[in-house]
Amino acid sequence: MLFSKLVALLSATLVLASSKPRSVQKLNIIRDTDGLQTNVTWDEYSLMINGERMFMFSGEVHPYRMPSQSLYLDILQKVKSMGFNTVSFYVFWGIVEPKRGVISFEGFRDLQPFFDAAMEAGIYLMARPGPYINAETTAGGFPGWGTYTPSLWRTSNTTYYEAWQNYVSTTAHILAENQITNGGPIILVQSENEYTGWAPGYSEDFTYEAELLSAWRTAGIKVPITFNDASPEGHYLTVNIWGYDSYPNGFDCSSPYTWASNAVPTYFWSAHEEYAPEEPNAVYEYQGGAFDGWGGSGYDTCAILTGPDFERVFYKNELATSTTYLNLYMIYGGTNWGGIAHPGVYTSYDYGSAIAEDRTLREKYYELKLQANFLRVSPAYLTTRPMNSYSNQGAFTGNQALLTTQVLDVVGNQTGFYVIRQANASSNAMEMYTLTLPTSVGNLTVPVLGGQLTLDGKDSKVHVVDYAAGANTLLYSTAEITTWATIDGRDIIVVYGNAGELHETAFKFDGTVPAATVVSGSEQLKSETINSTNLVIQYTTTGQTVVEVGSDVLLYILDRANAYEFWVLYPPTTGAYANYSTADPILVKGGYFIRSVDVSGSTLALLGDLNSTASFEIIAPAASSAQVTFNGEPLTLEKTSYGTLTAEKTVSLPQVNIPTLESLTWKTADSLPEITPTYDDSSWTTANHTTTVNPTQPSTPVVLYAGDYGYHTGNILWRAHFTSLGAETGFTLNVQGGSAFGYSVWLDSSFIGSWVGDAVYESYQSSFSFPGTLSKGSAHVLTILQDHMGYEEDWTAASDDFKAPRGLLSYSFEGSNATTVDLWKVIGNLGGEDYVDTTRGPLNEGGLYGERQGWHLPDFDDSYWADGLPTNGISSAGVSFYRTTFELDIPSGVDYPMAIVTTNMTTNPYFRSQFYVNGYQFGKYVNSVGPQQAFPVPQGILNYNGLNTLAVSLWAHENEGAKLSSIALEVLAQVESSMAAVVNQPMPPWTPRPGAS
Ligand code: IPT
Repeated sequence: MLFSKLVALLSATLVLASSKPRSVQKLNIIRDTDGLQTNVTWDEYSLMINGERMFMFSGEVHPYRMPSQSLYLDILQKVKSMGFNTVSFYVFWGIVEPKRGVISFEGFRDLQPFFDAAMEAGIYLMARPGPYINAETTAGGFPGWGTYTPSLWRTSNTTYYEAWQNYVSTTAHILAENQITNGGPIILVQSENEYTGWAPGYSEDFTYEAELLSAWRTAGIKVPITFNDASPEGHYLTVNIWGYDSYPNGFDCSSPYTWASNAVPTYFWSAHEEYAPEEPNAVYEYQGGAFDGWGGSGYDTCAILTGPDFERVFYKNELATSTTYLNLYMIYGGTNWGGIAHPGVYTSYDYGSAIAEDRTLREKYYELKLQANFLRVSPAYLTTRPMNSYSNQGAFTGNQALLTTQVLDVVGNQTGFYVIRQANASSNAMEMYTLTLPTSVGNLTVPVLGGQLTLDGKDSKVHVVDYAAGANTLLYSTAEITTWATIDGRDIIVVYGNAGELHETAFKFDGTVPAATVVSGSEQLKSETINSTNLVIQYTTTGQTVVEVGSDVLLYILDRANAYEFWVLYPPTTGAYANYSTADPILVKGGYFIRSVDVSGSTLALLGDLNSTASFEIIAPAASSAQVTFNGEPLTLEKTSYGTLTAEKTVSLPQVNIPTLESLTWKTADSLPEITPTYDDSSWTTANHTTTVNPTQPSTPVVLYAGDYGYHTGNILWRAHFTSLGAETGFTLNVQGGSAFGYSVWLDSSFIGSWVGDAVYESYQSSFSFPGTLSKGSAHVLTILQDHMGYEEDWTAASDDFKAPRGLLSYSFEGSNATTVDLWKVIGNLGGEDYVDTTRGPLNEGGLYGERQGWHLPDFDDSYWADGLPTNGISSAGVSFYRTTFELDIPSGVDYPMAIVTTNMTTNPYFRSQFYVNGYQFGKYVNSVGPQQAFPVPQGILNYNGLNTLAVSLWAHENEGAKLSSIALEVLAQVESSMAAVVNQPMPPWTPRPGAS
C-alpha cells in the first residue's frame, strides 16, 4: 500500500447520525514527507503519530536556558503530567559556534540528555534550530561573529549562506539521529523562525527558504518540516506543515487585569483556510506567558496577564478554530544565565509560565491540565470544523453579549463542541444564558430541567453534544469534561464547573434508563428521563459529588478547585516508546504533583511531589491496585462504598540549614586596576581597524565596536591613549550597549562621570569635564568601562539589526578639536571568541578585570585579599569583587529551589552587580533599573551537598560609591519530591590564566 498518497475516501453519503446538517466531507488525503517516512503523517484535520490522530498539546522549553541538565526530566515530566504530549525547543547557534568553524555540542550544550529525558518522560519533540530563533536571545540566536560578517543575514546572500552551512548541517545530523524514524522523540523540525517581516525594499526570499529546506533534507531530516509565520500571512508555504504564532494579550504586564475588548483573535480560521487548507490548523507559538524587560513590572504580573482566566478564554478560542497543534510559548522559561539575554530581557526568563523558573507549579498549570486532559480523550474534536465563526454573536443563546461557536466533527458526524465566551473580552459581567442545541434527539434547550447557565466574566466553556465517553454517550454536558476513563468495565466521567454554578449532564441510553444515585458528597440532584431513553441530571458544581448512573457509570461532579486535583496517568508499556502509552489510564485525585505511575503485579507505584499532606482518591483496576505505594512507601488504603481507594499521605519537609550570607567571611579585591598609573594594557587588543562591514559606519578614525574585535558579551573596557595639546577641558562620548546599559569614564586615575543607564536608552551621549587642565605634551589615558546587554534581535529580516554595535559611536575632546587618540585598546572576556572557560561556555564571563582573572571561579586563592562584604561596598566610583564560600547539606528526597536575593538600595542607588555561583553567572542586577531582585539558581549549579563559591561584582557608577542593600540565600519552596537525583554540572576550579592582565 502506498501510504504516502493513501486516499481515504470518506463518503459524503454516510448516513448522518444526527439531524444536524454537516459540511460536505472533503477528500481526506493523508500525507507524509514524500515517502521519506510514515511515522508522522497529516491531513487537513490533524497530525497522526504512527497512524493515530492526536491533539498535539505542546509547550516551549529551551535547554540552553537550563544548564543543570539533570533537571530536564523533572520539567518534561511536569509537562507530561499536565496532559501535554509534545515540547518544542530552540537550538541557539551562537552558543554552539561562538567562533566560526568551531562547533561544540559538549557539556551543557549537549542535546542528547534532553532527548533522553523526553523519551523517559514520554514527550515528543519539535526541534527549532533556526538558524535564526529570536527568543529574546542575544542577536536572536546568531553568533557574535555574524556582526562582522558582510551582507544581509536572513537572505540568500552568499556570505550568509556560507555562514550557516556548518551549523545547519552539524545540528541537523544530531537532530536526524533522534528523529522518530530512528527511534527518537523528534517528530517535527522547524525551518527559520517568523520569517515574516522585511526591511524596506526587501521581501520574502524564496531562494533562502528553499536553500534551508534542502539543507535539512540533505543532512537527513525526514520528519515533516514546519514554519511559524509571526501572524498568519502565508509566508514560507513550501514547508510541509505551515503554521503561525500569536501573542494576543501582548507583553505589557503592568496592567495585568485589563484586556483589550477585542483581544481574542477571530480571523485565524479564515487565514488557515486561505493559506493551508490541506494541513492541520497549527499554532506553533501561542502566548503562554510574556517576557519582561529592564524596568518592567516583574514576572508575577506576567503570570496574571496570562493567568487561568486568560488560559480559559484564549485557549478555548483556539478550539473554536479547530486548532489541533498548539504550542504554548513558554511552558517553562528558565534563566538567561551568562550573556544569553538580548537587551529586552533581564536574567530571569520565568515568562510568567505555567511552570515557574524555580520549577514550582502555578495555578495556570492546573487549569491547563483540565484542558489538556479533555483534549486527550476527545478524538471527535480532531476532525472538526467551526461552522459559524463569523455568525456566533448571540448564536444558540440569543444573548448578544455572548459568542458561541459551533465546532462539529465532520468525519464522525456525531459530536458537537460549543465554545462560548464574552463578546467583549474585557467584560467582567456575569452573563446568564440557555442554549438551544441541535442533538441526535432533536433540538433541546438546556438546562432542560429549568434555570440558567452562567458565564462569569473572563471565562469560556466548551459544552459538548453527543459526546462518546467509553461505552456511554453524553447527549450533552454543560459542565465541562476534564477526562473520562474506562476502568474495570465502568466509565468514570469527570465533569466540572465554577463553584456553585448550575449544570446539566444528560446520558443517552439505548433502552432502559438507569437511576442516578449520589454515592458521595452532599449535592442534591434533579434528574429526569426525557424522550424515554435519555437521562438528564441537574446539579450545581460544589466540592465533589460522586454519582452512580446504573452500575457502569461513575460521574464525578466537581468544582474547579477539586477538578484541579485530578491527575490522569498512563502506566508504561514496553519498548522504546513505553512511556508514550495512552492506554489503561489511572486516575488519581490529590497531591501537588503526580509524576508517574507504574504497575507491577497487583501493586500500583505512584511517584509524586507533595508540599502538604495529601488526601488521595485512586481510581485504578482492582487487580493492579491491591497495594499502592507513593514514592516507594506503601499507602494505607481504604475502599469507598463505590469501589475506589482513598489514602492519606503526610509529608516530611526537613528543616535545612541555610547560611546567612551576610554572616559569612567575605574577601574583597579591587577589580579596576586599569585606572592605576602603572597599569599595562599592552596585552589587550589594539582597536586599529579603519574599516568595518557593519551597517553602522563609524564616525571615529578607528572602529570602536567591540564585536569587530571578537568581544560579544559582558562588560567591555576601552582605553584611549592621547597626548595633551594643553587645551582639553573634557571628553564627550556616545556609547552603545543596549537597554539599561551604563558606562563610567576615568581620566587616568580620576573618575570623571557615568551614564548610569535606564530602560529607555540603548546608546547615550555624555560630556564629562576634566578635573583640571592638562599640561601640553603630557600623556594620558581615558579608561571607559561599558556594559553590554546583549545584541539586538534581527526580527526584521534583511535589516541586520542584530549588528547594531556595542562600543563607542563617537567621541571628541572638549576645548580641543585637534586632540587625537594615539592608541585605542579594548578588552572583553578573556580570549574573546577563543574563550577560556569551555565548560561554562562563551557567554558566561565578561571583561571585568576580576572576570578576566577568573576570580568568579571556585578555588581561586583569595587568602591574601582583605575582608569585606558586598553590603559594605566601596566608597568611590569603581569596581570591586567579593568572594565567599559556604556548605549546603540538603537531604535527598526533597526539592527546595533556592535563589540569591537582594533588595533595592535607595541611597547611592547607581550600581550594577553580577552574581556568580560556582563560576556560573546567574544574576545581572542593575539596582536603579530593576525589577529583578531574586535570582533563582538551580540545583546542580548550586551544589546541594558540599561546598559552594559565591562571587559578586560591584560596579559603582558614582563618586559616593555603592553597596548592596542586602544579600541572602533563600529557599523558594519546600516540596517532598520524587525527582531524579540531580548530578552537579561540572564546576571546574580556577587555574592559572595565561595572558590575563
Ligand atoms: C516570537 C518569537 O518567535 C519567539 O522567538 C519569541 O521572541 C516570542 O515571540 C516572544 O517571546 S516574536 C513575536 C512576538 C513577534
